Amino acid sequence: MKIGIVCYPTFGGSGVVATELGLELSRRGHEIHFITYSQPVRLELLSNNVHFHEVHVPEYPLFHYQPYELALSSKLVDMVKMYDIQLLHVHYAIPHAYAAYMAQQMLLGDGILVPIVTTLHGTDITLVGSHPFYKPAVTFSINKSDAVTSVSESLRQDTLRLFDIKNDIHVVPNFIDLDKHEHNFTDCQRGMMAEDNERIITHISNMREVKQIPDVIKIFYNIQKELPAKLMLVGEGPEKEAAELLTEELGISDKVIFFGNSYEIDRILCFSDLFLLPSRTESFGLAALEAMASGVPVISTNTGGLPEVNIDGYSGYLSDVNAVSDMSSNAIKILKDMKTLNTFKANAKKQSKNFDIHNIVPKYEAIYEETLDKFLVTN
Ligand code: GMT
Repeated sequence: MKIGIVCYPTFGGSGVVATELGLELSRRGHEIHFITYSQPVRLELLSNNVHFHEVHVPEYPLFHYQPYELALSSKLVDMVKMYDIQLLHVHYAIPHAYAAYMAQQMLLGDGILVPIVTTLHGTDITLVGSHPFYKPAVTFSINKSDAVTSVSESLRQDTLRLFDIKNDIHVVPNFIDLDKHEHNFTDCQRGMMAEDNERIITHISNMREVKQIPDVIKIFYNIQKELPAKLMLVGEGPEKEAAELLTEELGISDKVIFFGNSYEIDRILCFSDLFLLPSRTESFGLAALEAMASGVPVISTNTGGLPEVNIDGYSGYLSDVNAVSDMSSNAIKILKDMKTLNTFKANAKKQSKNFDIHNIVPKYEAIYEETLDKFLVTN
């Protein structure tokens, strides 16, 4: 099938999922066209069945806001016509589902039929999409999609609670390519990061408020009072500066390493002992799944889709949002001796296998086929 994929090309989870999905679909023989404003970060290799088409939004002084949706829908029309794309899969409702619907209507005028599959990722529903400024447009574009998927059962429930949705929502969880997380490193150079007796604690995110970065630091502060430890903070975002100040205030700057955005996530996870994800809301928690696939147990909140990913007392522990002291004592419970730590590491790895890319991507393929058949019959 020829599939157009629209996503955010950044380090965010929805872009990562869209990119990994496109790459796996291409390995399964589909022709994939990524259509977005820059090359997705995890899209390293283009090939004869993986294409990237850049959406340009020319600056025009009259516009206070440059009209990205308009440029995207025009680009979608052109690419569908040029490459005979059969289906558009858009990741993140805002504004992608909206732009895709406009493109679909324009194409219909030329007698070209292209169904839209929309995948809801989380903040497009729970934080941004349900804001009164966007809600009517988001409701409209979800209802106009030919198929809708969400990355967890929790997000499906949130969507039905927050919006007046007429469509079925299929749950297709995020996935992981386990082969990529089988460490190829004979030595991931742990010694460059910490002493042998130190535990390595890691957090990876785009450092937005929802990730509760101060809680990450406070949990680590409590851990390092009990055990020798280092904290690796990976990612860039609006909360980073405050995080740097907090580590200074707490007198732990020498134990915290800020990596910024990194292309070496696999190596960082390879030397990590514990992953922290104390988010206020999290529709799935792809970062936690990536950690688990590398054999790193997870201390997380029990919000949103996290209980569908991290199993309390098995692959890690779950606590209420803001329960810093509970999360700290759970972390120490895991880290206190090598035997317990190794059990949790093995469990985390086992749990991640429930999200194997080879089992999840066929679910998307089935949705594409069913949607295309239904769309062609009814239009
Ligand atoms: O969490 C982020 O900051 C990024 C965001 C995104 O849209 O890129 O992630 C959302 O989608 C991911 C992929 O489906 C999920 O794993 C994340 O849990 C979800 N984030 C939130 O719900 C806060």
